[in-house]
Amino acid sequence: MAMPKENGLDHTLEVLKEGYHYIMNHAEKFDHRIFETRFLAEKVICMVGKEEAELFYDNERFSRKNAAPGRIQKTLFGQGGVQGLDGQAHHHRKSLFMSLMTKEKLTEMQLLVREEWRAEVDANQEKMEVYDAAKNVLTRAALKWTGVSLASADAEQWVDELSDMFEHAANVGPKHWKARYSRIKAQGWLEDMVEKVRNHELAADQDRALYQFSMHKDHNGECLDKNIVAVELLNVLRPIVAIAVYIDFLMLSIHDFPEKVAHIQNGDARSFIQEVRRYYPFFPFAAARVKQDFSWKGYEFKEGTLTLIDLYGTNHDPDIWENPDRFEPERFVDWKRNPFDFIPQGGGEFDIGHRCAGEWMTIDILKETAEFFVNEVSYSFPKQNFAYSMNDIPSLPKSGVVITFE
Ligand code: HEM
Ligand code: MYR
Repeated sequence: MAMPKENGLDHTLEVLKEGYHYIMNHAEKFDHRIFETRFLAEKVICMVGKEEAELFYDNERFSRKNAAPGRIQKTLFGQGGVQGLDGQAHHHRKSLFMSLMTKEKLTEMQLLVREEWRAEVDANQEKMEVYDAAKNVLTRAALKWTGVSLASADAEQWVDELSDMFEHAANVGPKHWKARYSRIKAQGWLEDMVEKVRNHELAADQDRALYQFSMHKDHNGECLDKNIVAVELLNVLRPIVAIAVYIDFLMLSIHDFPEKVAHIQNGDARSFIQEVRRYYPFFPFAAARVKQDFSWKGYEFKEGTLTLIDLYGTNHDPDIWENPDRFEPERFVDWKRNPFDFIPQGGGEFDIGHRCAGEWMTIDILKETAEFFVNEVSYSFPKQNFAYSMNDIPSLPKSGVVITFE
């Protein structure tokens, strides 16, 4: 069976215009969960849904080599990092990330975040823009947690560079170039540190990412190029700061759905947080390439074809979620985990697949932050523009969410 096809040479502009709704809108129009389109003249298969996610995360059928567009590698991901690896090389590199995610280390991160929120709120006597504050809090916590703060104490120096990489990843023009420049700068700082750690000029904490990554041997037993170590350290530092986007949406949901805040007050912040990650837009889709020709449910997949799975769309798929457009943390109270239906940070498995290495940490940081803002501080929301666009990637409430302390 032929896939329905979007005619015309290039639909990039529509993606920019329709943003998070692009794949769902077109899947609905064709009444197919799989269709073909073209971005910058390249044929692209788009998919949405649970079975489609299961297919996408089948390592026998899809590969990550050269899957992310070059401009995304030069900004968001970096070149030569874990996102673009396959098979044994991927499994080995991924274990480096997953080895950091122990219960003990995750608890330490929660404590760091709580401490940094207290300091941030103390420094903002009257009012605070939550998005910027969250970026500062998370940058300081990330530098400490990775051990990078020992080599570079100044968090202010890092926050803009780390933010540019995810804030402008989907932009074209000057913002794209700014993001590229910020990556080059941050990689340079980290490469110097890696060299110093290796030469014992810098006494790094051996339990932390800076040391662990600097000393890591790849699956062939060789040390990583310092440039790759820098890319992978940024794959920890950058996304920790990006949790600020979810924190901003968390605060928006506290404002918009006050009747649901009881979940947090009554010790079930987890269900609330899961609904924040399901409901609001953030990472739009994941990308891979067809490994070799195959057919699935009658659709033909040709070797090398770029394929996207819609993460936002799957989290709003009415076949999976009852009333997907309502904010209902209750849906997560007795939720049965499935690796393919709730995929804000990717699907499948952590170790052998590309599911986000930082998903547990993201949940823990959001839980800690939700409890802090519900149980520890008193504030109100002044009049402001809370609207957020479904076309900006990533999207944020226009005001950044401002609160005034009582
Ligand atoms: C991969 C989202 C936070 C580290 C991913 C993927 C997504 C994602 C969608 C790709 C899944 C795929 O390709 O199939 C997010 C979002 C976050 C977040 C929305 C919230 C801010 C984090 C954090 C860390 C992290 C806090 C580290 C501490 C990684 C790494 C990968 C990854 C290393 C690559 C995994 C691989 O290729 O095997 N993330 N992430 N992320 N994430 Fe996250
Ligand atoms: C991270 O920094 O890795 C986590 C959050 C970043 C979200 C940025 C959204 C832009 C995504 C562009 C699409 C990439 C598809 C391959």
